[in-house]
Amino acid sequence: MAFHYISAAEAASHIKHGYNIGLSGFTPAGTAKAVTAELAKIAEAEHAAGRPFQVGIFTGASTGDSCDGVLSRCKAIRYRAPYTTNPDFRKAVNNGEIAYNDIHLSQMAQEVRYGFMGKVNVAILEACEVTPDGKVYLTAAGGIAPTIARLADEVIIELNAAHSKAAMSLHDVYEPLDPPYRRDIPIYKPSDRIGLPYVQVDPKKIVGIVETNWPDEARSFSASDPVTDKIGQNVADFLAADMKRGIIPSTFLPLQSGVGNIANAVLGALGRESSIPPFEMYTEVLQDAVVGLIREGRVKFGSTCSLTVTNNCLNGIYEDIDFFRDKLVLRPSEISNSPEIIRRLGVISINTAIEVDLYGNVNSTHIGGTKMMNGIGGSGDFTRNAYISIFTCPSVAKEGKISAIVPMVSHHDHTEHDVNIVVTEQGVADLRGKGPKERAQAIIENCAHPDYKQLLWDYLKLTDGKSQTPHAIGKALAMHAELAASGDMRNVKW
Ligand code: 0RQ
Repeated sequence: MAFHYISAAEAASHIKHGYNIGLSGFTPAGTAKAVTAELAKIAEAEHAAGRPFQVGIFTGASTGDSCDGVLSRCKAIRYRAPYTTNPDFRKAVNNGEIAYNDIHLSQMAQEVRYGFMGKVNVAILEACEVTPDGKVYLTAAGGIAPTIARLADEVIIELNAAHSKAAMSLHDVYEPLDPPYRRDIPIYKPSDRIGLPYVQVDPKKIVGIVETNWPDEARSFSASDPVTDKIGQNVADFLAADMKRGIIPSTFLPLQSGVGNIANAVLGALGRESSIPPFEMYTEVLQDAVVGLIREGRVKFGSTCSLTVTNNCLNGIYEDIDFFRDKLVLRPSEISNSPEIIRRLGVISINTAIEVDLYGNVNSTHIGGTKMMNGIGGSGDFTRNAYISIFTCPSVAKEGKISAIVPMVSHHDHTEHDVNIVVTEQGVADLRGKGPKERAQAIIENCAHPDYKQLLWDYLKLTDGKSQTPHAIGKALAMHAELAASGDMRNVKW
């Protein structure tokens, strides 16, 4: 079948009000850009003409400004799942304009297949190569591309020259069967490849190919600072000590690390820790720090869903593809984040908390209990199934006005049943093998900022001190209420 090349505007005209669109990509890596930017113009014109125009978005994780950003600003998103970091999307969600379904990333593809979210009308896949028989070679991420490509009525390909064809050798595309026919996913080590290097699309469904030259809209990282450096060092010291004690095998175990500045700093510190042997990653996002560690031989292999790296770093990988080809693999998110594989491989998970409570419950998503920050992402997939689950965060936020250690979290993402280790720049609380009252002692002693330690000890004095999980229920969120009232949790009076 011959290719039909179309403009991004023509491609966008296939998308109607009320449609659900499926997008390739995971984080701004590998997602659609040109067609969604044109879709925003259609939405604006329809709104100006007094007609409704909104779509549902199904994707792997974040997209870039040319999707979540423009579509949020012109109020063209009715529903979206899952995770995103876009600030304009965040504003719209917290303004009640979008139904945001913040589900675990491993569940996204299967919930679309199960029909929980309705039909996929149009899928937009970013590719670095496509063949006339419908082999679509993805770019910098796996995401939910195989699922949306199979389920959608129509498929649009953004053939993006900004991605080198070197990306063709990085993917391992595999889609499991659904229950009751699902079998084990046969990955027994991070480097196992079990699928195809491309997504097979029925060529009859490809309505057109849009040629683009649009780099990924990657975020850059802040330079590390003394707080993130100390958190990173604390994690590295903790893991080295656990290995010395024989809890972690001397060959080490695969690591997962979340997204953001802290995660980048943690990986940097792990790379520098000479008592930790070269290790592997089984993760969902691979950031710049890890690419450097692969080059140095400190990371032996990286299995990931996306290359969430700066464009310089991405181009460096493409240029040195002969070096990276056998050291990297990009997988769909339901494989990179598969609970089955995470549990089997013994992955050590490292994610970032917004706040942690005295008993080890973690809030990763909500500010003040009500406002969405980004979303749970894959942190739940990894935390629940990890060999050791670690949460990191600075002990305070906003110049000390907010304590990350609170009596009770204002929103629950990861429960005390799942969280093993809490790390701040103050130190490490090891919650393993402890009852809740012992956990509270460990968290205040090792992780709370000195400005808040006494306040938290005083809170515990308000409780009966005996119950399984002692709380003074009427005061459990008093630090949050104080923040809302005076702007500083330190002013709380018990
Ligand atoms: O605010 O941006 O105004 O400065 O939150 O915090 O310290 O820069 O850390 O970039 O790593 O983000 C949890 C949001 C941390 C992120 C979170 C404010 C703080 C700052 C950012 P500013 P930092 P990071 C991987 C797996 C989701 C789950 C996950 C995240 C801003 O890591 O979204 O890990 N995780 N998924 O000041 C008020 C508090 C605060 C607070 C921090 N208690 N109250 N504001 N901030 N704590 C992702 C994927 O799966 C793809």
